[in-house]
Amino acid sequence: MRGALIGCGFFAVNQLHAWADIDDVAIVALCDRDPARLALVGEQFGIAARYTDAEAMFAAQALDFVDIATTPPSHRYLVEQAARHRVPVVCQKPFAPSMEDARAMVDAAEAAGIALMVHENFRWQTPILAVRDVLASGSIGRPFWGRISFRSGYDVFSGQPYLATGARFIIEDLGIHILDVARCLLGDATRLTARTQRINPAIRGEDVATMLLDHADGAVSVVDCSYASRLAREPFPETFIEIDGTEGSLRLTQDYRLGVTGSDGTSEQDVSPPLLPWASRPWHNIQESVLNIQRHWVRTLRARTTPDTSGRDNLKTLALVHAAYESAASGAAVQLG
Ligand code: NAD
Ligand code: 89V
Repeated sequence: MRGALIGCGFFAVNQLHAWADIDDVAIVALCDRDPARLALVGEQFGIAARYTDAEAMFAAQALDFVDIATTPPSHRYLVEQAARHRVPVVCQKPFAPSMEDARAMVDAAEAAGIALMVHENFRWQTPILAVRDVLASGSIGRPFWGRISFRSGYDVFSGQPYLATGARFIIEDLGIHILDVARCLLGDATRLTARTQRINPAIRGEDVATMLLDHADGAVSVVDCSYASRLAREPFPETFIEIDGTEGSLRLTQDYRLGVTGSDGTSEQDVSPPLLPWASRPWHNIQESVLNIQRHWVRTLRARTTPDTSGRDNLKTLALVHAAYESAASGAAVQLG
């Protein structure tokens, strides 16, 4: 499979390492409007076909897919361009700055008959896959309550300076992953209430968010995120999960420990992600999920099936993000359609 990648920035390097790990896939062309970034990443991965303009790349290259790793303002333009060229597309999260853009991107891909997957990778982390397995086994029964929590004091701004300057921060960048995990584990939400806080005076957007979700099948969950939490042992980038079910409970706690209590008693296992050769701590958990989701994309593209985090599926995660900002602004609960 011949792929191309657009946007050779901070995170794209992980995506390029992961593509290199997948058999029969080659990234044959790169695009970035910044010539210095394009040259640096092109040299690092030995990719000679380099473009500063995506249209020129689509015109010159025969591609089986394109991987868009730019920041959100360019996503709609680039996805629509891929659709015009009938090239299946993976697009990084946040899918789009607005619901209107996101719906237009889904419509464009569907009209062109191409696959569209949002690179929503947290649900593909090894510890979260382990939680999904416990729920699927039925050993804790029907989940009725959950807490999905990401609290940290890690400096994300040094690697991603744009995170400090946007009017919106933690829900749009990080909460989006945690809300997607809540959907993946407990099903779609029907109502959401949120409160936000800005603790770090050096940034523009909110860095703490607390959300309450009603799920369609009656479960209730708390989704909470913080980049302002100074803790005894920094857990970045671990997501902690508590779920109570009718027959038991599970707890994913620090250092990737998963405890499960069911009718057979309590067990605890280490569900740490492997440290891939190109990965580095503490990012290795996220880095491995990049490989997992890209493998999923290749499998679905070959089998002509719909990826789990298709553009259409991701509209529901993005709707939670927008509902959270709406609820935080008004103080009221937001009903989801
Ligand atoms: P970045 O600013 O470091 O890199 C973006 C690159 O895209 C830059 O090199 C820029 O020049 C290029 N670019 C922008 N618009 C372009 C266009 N129209 N044509 C060609 N090139 C263009 O950003 P980043 O930190 O790498 O983040 C990129 C995306 O990845 C964001 O959407 C971010 O939220 C996401 N991200 C995801 C994860 C994850 O775990 N899924 C982690 C970090 C970042
Ligand atoms: O995963 C992400 O989207 C990153 C980070 C973990 C720093 O929030 O931006």
